[in-house]
Amino acid sequence: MQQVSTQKFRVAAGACVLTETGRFDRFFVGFRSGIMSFKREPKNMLNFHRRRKLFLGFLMLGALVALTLGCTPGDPQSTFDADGPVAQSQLNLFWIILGAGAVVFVAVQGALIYLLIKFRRQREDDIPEQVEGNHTLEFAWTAGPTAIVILVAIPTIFTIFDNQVSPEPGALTVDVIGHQWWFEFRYDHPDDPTKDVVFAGDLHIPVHEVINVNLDSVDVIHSFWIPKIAGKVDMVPNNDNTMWIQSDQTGTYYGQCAEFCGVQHANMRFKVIVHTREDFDAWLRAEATPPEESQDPLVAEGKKVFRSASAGCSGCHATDPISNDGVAGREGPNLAHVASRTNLAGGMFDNRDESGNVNLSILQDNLRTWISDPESVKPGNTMASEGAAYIDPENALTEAELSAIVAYLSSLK
Ligand code: HEC
Ligand SMILES: [Cu+2]
Repeated sequence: MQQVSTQKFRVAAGACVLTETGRFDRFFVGFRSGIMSFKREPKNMLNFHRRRKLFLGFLMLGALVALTLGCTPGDPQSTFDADGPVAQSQLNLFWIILGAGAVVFVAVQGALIYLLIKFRRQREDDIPEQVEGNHTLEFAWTAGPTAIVILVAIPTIFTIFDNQVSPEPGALTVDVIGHQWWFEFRYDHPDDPTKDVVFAGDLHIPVHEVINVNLDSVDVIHSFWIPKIAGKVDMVPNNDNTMWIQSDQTGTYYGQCAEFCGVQHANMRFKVIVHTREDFDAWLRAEATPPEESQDPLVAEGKKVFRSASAGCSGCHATDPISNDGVAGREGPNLAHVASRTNLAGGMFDNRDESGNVNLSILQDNLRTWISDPESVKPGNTMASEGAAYIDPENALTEAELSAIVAYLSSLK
């Protein structure tokens, strides 16, 4: 090693001396371009290497700090702040595997350092003792890693089965359907189980209860992930994956798609709102009830525009919260209770104020921004690329129509 680098250094130094004469300048530009700057003094060249190493060192240190900062449990999507038995079992498994990895790392690096120091060459003609066929050693380095693999495999297999098989198959079940790029949630109707209550964007669940989740997709493969509550499970078209989740704390959590599913994959997010059982029942009943009709003339006008062929909204969006059980979702999110959503368009908009509640004027601003130009908010979405109001300039919404639609949708509480 050392010899090679001295040789390199000699070649480079010689080359630089030649360049100083100016005669080999042209030749040299081609020869050494891209490797290092060519008109350096040998001494500077050394500094250059050293500086580059230092720079790389700092870069790696910076990356490490940035990566570990993502691990702070206070972060809204940190898996180190597990809530509920599923996330906790996965976090425990993580620690077991990390621990096993740490033991291996320390043992291997410790042995390496020890051997480097103990057996380093003392004299030029030093030849170490030649060892061949040491059975004890061979047995040890076969048995050691096997034991570690078994030690890691046992808790891994148990955790996988525990996470996959619901402890309460009869518990509340939610169908989660992935769309490019938003999440649809379907609950059994509280009075009529052959019907579904359809919602989007926010997953509402009761606290301290097992929730069974059926995962499906209408287009490409998505993945369902609530970092603090449960690890990822894929949502594959025509292949029913299932999982169960449980949260032991009321409040709001963040979830997102974890499988690249197109240009707006990063904007396919949702919230999880964990209620007490009473609040959840009240919420589900409210969702199952069509919203009250407002008498405001602007709202009535908005409803008319919404249903018109030129605007085309109702072709993709249902405004009835009830659907037949198992029917694939419509093209766009169900808007029956859109005014009660904490977020719109896969988390592009947050409708809440500092108090954490949906704020009417924020909601209206968001609706206006989205409906006036969905393409600029979320490039590539089907509402902009297929909606009648957006593909044909003749159908473009007027300012008055836009205001009416915003009034109508924000009345759908
Ligand atoms: C071709 C189908 C289509 C048409 C037509 C359409 N939309 Fe949409 N709409 C969508 C899709 C798909 C989304 C979700 C986009 C995303 O988040 O990626 C969406 C999202 C929305 C949302 C946000 C809902 C939420 O919970 O995230 C609103 C509000 C909305 N559309 C209103 C309208 C209005 C008003 C019209 C008529 C001017 C309209 N849409 C026409 C497909 C459509
Ligand atoms: Cu996705």
